Amino acid sequence: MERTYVMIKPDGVQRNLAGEIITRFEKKGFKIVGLKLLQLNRAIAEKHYAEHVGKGFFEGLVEYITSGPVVAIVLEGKDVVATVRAMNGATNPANAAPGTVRGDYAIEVGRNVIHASDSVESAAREIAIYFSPEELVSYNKAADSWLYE
Ligand code: IDP
Ligand code: MG
Repeated sequence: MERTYVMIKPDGVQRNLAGEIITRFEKKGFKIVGLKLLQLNRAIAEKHYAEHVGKGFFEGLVEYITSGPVVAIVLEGKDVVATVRAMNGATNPANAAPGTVRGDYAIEVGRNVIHASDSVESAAREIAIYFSPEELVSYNKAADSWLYE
């Protein structure tokens, strides 16, 4: 089953949106297989956002993402990578559709509340940054057969 890395950014935690956001993914049917709260340091931020090092917004991004605790989540489910990206909405909340996390809860690109992996390969890379194998739990839920035929 596919997995993705999701992170509620410091603004989402400070604005008390963590529970509401996690609820969206739970209600959708995706399974939480990893979950913790942590504060990123610069080294982890640079590792996570390696593709953006050197860009104009990078310093502001590091400042933002290390500014307070984040909630790190690994979700599992069919097509979970693409589906969670769609549920989060466009990177710039101004372009994010209503009903998406960013469309409903954010205004500016520099405070866009949530991260999710953009591909299966990115997900594997990002999950490994935040979770050791023992911190990820494979388990069955009674509702699985009501979600998948
Ligand atoms: P994504 O989070 O939708 O995958 P990316 O292009 O990978 O978007 O950018 C990573 C993060 O960097 C964004 O979520 C946002 O927080 C920040 N970011 C991207 N572009 C800008 C920008 O132009 N100004 C400020 N922050 C930006
Ligand atoms: Mg990205």
